[in-house]
Amino acid sequence: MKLVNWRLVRELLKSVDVALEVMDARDPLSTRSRKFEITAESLGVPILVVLNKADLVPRHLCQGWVSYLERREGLRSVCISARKRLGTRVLRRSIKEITRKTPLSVGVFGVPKVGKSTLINVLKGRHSASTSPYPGLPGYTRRVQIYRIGGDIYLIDTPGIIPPEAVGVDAEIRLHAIDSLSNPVASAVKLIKKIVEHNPKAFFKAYGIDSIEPDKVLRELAVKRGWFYRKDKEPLLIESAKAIIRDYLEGRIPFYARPPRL
Ligand SMILES: Nc1nc2c(ncn2[C@@H]2O[C@H](COP(=O)(O)OP(=O)(O)OP(=O)(O)O)[C@@H](O)[C@H]2O)c(=O)[nH]1
Ligand SMILES: [Mg+2]
Repeated sequence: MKLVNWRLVRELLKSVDVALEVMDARDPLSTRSRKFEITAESLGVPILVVLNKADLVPRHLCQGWVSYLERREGLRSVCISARKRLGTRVLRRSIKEITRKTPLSVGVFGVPKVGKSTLINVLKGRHSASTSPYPGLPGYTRRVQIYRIGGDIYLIDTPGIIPPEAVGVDAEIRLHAIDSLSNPVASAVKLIKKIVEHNPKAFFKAYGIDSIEPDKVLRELAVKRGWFYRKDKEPLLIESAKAIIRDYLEGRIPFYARPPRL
């Protein structure tokens, strides 16, 4: 199980002026942490929600989530794709709109696998120099790198990993490394059910498998890939389960949730 350290999260929060809460634009609510939001609020740190992986979601739906989060939850939000380097200018502008403080330090937080490290790399840019020590951050050891990411905005290069609190399959597969999942087949069955609820064609598009039954999807994928037990030549469902979980986290299975109507 990944070690999620609230003490470190609090320490990181105390040293930033703005906290980015990264969520997966495909399903923001299952990658959101209210506990994180409450903690940031109690420390007086403003939050900007970053709906990452927006390249996997139609633009109007991501904007629908922005409206939902802003109007219903009072959370300022932006859509970006760290992988495709889209939306970073809007992100910088939104950070500046939150506070006029300069210099301004920014921390990146989020549940596992939402793309925090990818985002940090994109924001750092190729030419950004590491700028330590930074006088505005007391109590920080030299191991924490601070990067200037444009204007007078500084980024703390330590992703604050927060525990997923959504119940269900997302929490399960994000909290454990794939190889340490206690029952990958059971997790994959739940995941397949969730995905086909949103997109019945998901597994056809991803693997050419024309079924929405979890057992059949797992079997057919093992057969297609040639994953069999040596002994009795039965399909190795555990391998297809792991592949599906990995492909889901990496965005290779087309699916997204729709924002609730306002
Ligand atoms: N399609 C798409 N995939 C992305 C994007 N950003 C990150 N990913 C992918 O999502 C997966 C997780 O990305 P990471 O940057 O490692 O996520 P993380 O939040 O740092 O993960 P942990 O460190 O495990 O908490 C990787 O396969 C990335 O390539 C994006 O904007 N679009
Ligand atoms: Mg990371």
